[in-house]
Amino acid sequence: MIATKITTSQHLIELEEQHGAHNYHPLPVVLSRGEGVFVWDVEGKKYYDFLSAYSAINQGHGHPKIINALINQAQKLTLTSRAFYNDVLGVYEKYTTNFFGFDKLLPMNTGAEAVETAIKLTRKWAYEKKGINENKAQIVVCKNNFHGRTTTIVSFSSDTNASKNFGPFTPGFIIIPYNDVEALEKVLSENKNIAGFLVEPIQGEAGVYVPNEGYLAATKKICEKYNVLFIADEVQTGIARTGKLLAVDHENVKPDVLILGKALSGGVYPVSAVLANNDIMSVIKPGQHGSTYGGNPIAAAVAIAALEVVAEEDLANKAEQLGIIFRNELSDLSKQTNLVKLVRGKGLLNAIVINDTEDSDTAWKICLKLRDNGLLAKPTHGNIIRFAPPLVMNEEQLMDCISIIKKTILEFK
Ligand code: IF1
Repeated sequence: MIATKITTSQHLIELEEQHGAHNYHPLPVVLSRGEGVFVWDVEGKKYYDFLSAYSAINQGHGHPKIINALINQAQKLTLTSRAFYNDVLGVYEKYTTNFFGFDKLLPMNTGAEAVETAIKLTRKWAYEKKGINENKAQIVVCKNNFHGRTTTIVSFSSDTNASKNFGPFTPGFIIIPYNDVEALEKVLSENKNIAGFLVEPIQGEAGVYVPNEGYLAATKKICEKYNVLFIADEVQTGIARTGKLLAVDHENVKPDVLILGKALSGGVYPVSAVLANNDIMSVIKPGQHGSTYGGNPIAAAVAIAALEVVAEEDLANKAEQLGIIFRNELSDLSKQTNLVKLVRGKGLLNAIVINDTEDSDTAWKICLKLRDNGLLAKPTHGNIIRFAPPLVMNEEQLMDCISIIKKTILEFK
C-alpha cells in the first residue's frame, strides 16, 4: 500500500516528469476532484472545466446516474470476455442501436479502436459486397483529420507531428481537402476502388472547423451515387455536443457507418462503438474482429446510463441554446480586441482564433491566465483555443465563464 502522504501539485508534476513518458505537455494544473462543470486542483482551487476531456464529459463530472451504474455493475460482474455471453451486452446493444437508428453495434473501448474497426469493416464490405478486388480498397479521408493515434490512423494524418518516424505506413488512403465537395466527386468518379469516405462532421483537433452548410448532405449524396460508405467519426462531435444528438443530424445525414466514443460513457469508462445496418455489419463473422474488453458488462451498463442522461436532461437542446449565447457573447469580444480574430463552432463545441502566428505561444499564455482566473481550457493547434464545457452547464454558469474569458483576454498583455 503506497503511503498517500500529502502531496503538492508541484510534487505530482515532478513524479510524472520523472516516471512517465513525456507524450503530453499538460497545462500546469493538477486536478484531484470533479463534480458537474467544476474540477478542483490538489490545493483545493476550483475551476470551470472548459475542455470536458475533449468532449468525453458532456454529462458533467461524476454524474450520479452514471457513477451508480458503474458501481452497481462493478459489484456484480466486471468482465467475461466475449468467450461467453453476459446479461448486459445485449440490453446495451438493443438500447443503443434503437437510440441511434441502426441494426447492429460492434462494441470496442477507445475511439481509435472504433475507427480501426470502421476501416476494417469498410474494407471487408468493399471486397465481399461491392466487389472491389482484394487489397485494392481505398478509403478517402480529409486533410487535417484527427481520428486517433494508431499506426494505421496516423498513416493518413496530414500532421507530420503525428506521423513522423512512425512508418512504414498503412497504404489504402487518399487525402482530399476538407469542406470540398468537388474534390470528393472527382476522386470517386476517377477511381472505382473507393470503399468509403471517413470524415469528421466538424474537425475538432484541426481547430473546430465547421464545414459549409450542406457539405455533409452533398458528400453523402456523392457516396450514394458511387456506392461508397459514408463513415462519420462522431467520437468528438457526437452525444449532443454540437446541439444535436449527432453533428450529422444538423443536415439530416444518416451515415452508413457511425463511430462513437468519449461521451458515450460520460467520461466514466472507456467505451466506443461502431454502428451500421445488417447489409454492412453482416460481413464480420465470428473470430474476425474483437477485443478483450469490448462489450464488457461495466462498459455496457455505463453507456446505457450515459445515453439516458443525454435524453432525460435534453443535453442536445441545452448545447444548442448555450452555444448560441456563447458565440454571440464571444463575437462581441472580437470587436473589442484585435487579439481575437474570430469565434466559430456549433452547440458547445467552439473555438476562438487568436490573432497571432501559428507557432506563437499567445494562446498558451492566455490559457495560463484563464487557469489563474478559474477556467481550464487548452489550445489546439497553435493559436486556436477550444472551448467545450460539459453540456450540463446552466446559463448563469456560462455567463460567469464568458465574463472570465472576456476579462482574461481584455486584460491580456
Ligand atoms: C489525445 C485530439 C481531440 C477524436 C476523433 C477519434 C479519436 C479522437 C474525432 C480517438 C480523439 C482525443 C485524443 C486525445 C485528445 C483528443 C483530441 F486533440 F487528440 F485531437 F479531441 F481533438 N476521432 N481525440 O477527436 O479517440 O482513441 O482518443 O479514444 O490523443 O490527446 P481515442
